[in-house]
Amino acid sequence: MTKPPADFMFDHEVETLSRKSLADIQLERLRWSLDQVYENVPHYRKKFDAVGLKPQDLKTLADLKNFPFTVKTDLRDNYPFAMFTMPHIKLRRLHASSGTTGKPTVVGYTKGDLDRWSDLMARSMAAAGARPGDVIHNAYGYGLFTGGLGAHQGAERLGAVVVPVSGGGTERQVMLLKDFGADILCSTPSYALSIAEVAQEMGVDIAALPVRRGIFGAEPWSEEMRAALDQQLGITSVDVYGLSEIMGPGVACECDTARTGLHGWEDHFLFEVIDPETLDPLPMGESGELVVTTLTKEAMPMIRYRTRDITRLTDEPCACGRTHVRILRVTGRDDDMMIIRGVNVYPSQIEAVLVSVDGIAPHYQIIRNRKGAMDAIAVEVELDPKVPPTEANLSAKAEQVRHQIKSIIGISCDVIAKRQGELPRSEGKAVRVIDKRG
Ligand code: DLL
Repeated sequence: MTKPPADFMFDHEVETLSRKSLADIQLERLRWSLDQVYENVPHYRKKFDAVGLKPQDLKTLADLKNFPFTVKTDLRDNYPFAMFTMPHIKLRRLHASSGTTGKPTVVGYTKGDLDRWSDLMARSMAAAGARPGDVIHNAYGYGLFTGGLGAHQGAERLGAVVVPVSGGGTERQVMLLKDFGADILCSTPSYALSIAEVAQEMGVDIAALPVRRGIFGAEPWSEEMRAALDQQLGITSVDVYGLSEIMGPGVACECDTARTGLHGWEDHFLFEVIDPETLDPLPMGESGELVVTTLTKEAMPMIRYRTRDITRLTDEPCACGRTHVRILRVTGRDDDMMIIRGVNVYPSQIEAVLVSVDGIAPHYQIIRNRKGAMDAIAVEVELDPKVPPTEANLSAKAEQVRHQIKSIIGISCDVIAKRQGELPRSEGKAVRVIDKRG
């Protein structure tokens, strides 16, 4: 088999469509999606009727802004299956996301939905630099979480050799990465760090292995964390985004050419950014909450789903030639935002600061508490193994991090430096914030 060219695309024709053609496809598919939900899902019919709108009232893409939003509690209120457009006989799979309290949110797929998801994940992996024939080590968790199976079916669709390891058993992960000569690592960025750390403890030079790409997502991570991962693993790390309510991983993915924003696959999704306070749509380029409408989902279409993820969109041409809009790195969810003495802070901003402090390892946790009536945070960090863990070093490094957070983000907080291994390690989505405010 001849090797595909470096700028290989999974679906060249669709990925490079003109913006006008994409908009035409979107309008036709949007009308179809509105019809599906209005005819088959009482929740949507009630909401559209309440504002006096019928699917036929959508004449242009801009008319979508008149239709109601969908939010996570709508899925909870319709637990488990009332958001589905069709009976179970037509479904082929269910997934669910755990959520912190109460019932999970349940999503369903037809055979066609699974097929399109496989295509989009294959498209994403190819954009990230994976190629047919590559060995793809998949350390996303398998099960109700969409990460494992989503990446798995995408890798197979691409024509790659998938190793379905799932999360955990980190020493075995290192052994398999080495013995099977993996080309691509799929995991959360925080778990990739745990793998790198365990490899080092095992005396395996992970940067010298053939792995050349990391396809990382499912949690917010910073550019600074990317630099740390590239360096520690000797790879090019690429950001992949998605959410169960919309599909799973592969809603958007960076190209390895530019690595400046994730191409959102606009032939299947329509992306908006809104002001989370006023709920007004924001112009291209402005930061706000990402809202996604599915255009081809059969079992569970979503109309104007409020993701709570904060980002910006750009339709500037990309060096890779793909024309689909780019979603800039998701800085965090609006429910993760902390307000510390009037300053809005996301965990990923704290991450960016401490990853760039020499002698500090990239593992951290943020404890939310109160000082008097005010919200406060304490940041727990770990010394890098190359720094001797003496009391003097621990307090000097804590002071250095505290100073950097103050000068870069502008907030005062306590910093506690710990010895290597004292903070919990992630096997999937890292828990970055512990709320002790009571
Ligand atoms: O995390 C799907 C996924 C799996 C994406 C594997 C990428 C890789 P959920 O468990 O439903 O689905 O969580 C979705 O995770 O709304 C974001 O808040 C966050 N998230 C996902 N990808 C990214 C990313 C999967 N690249 C929620 N950057 C989303 C920042 C992300 N946050």
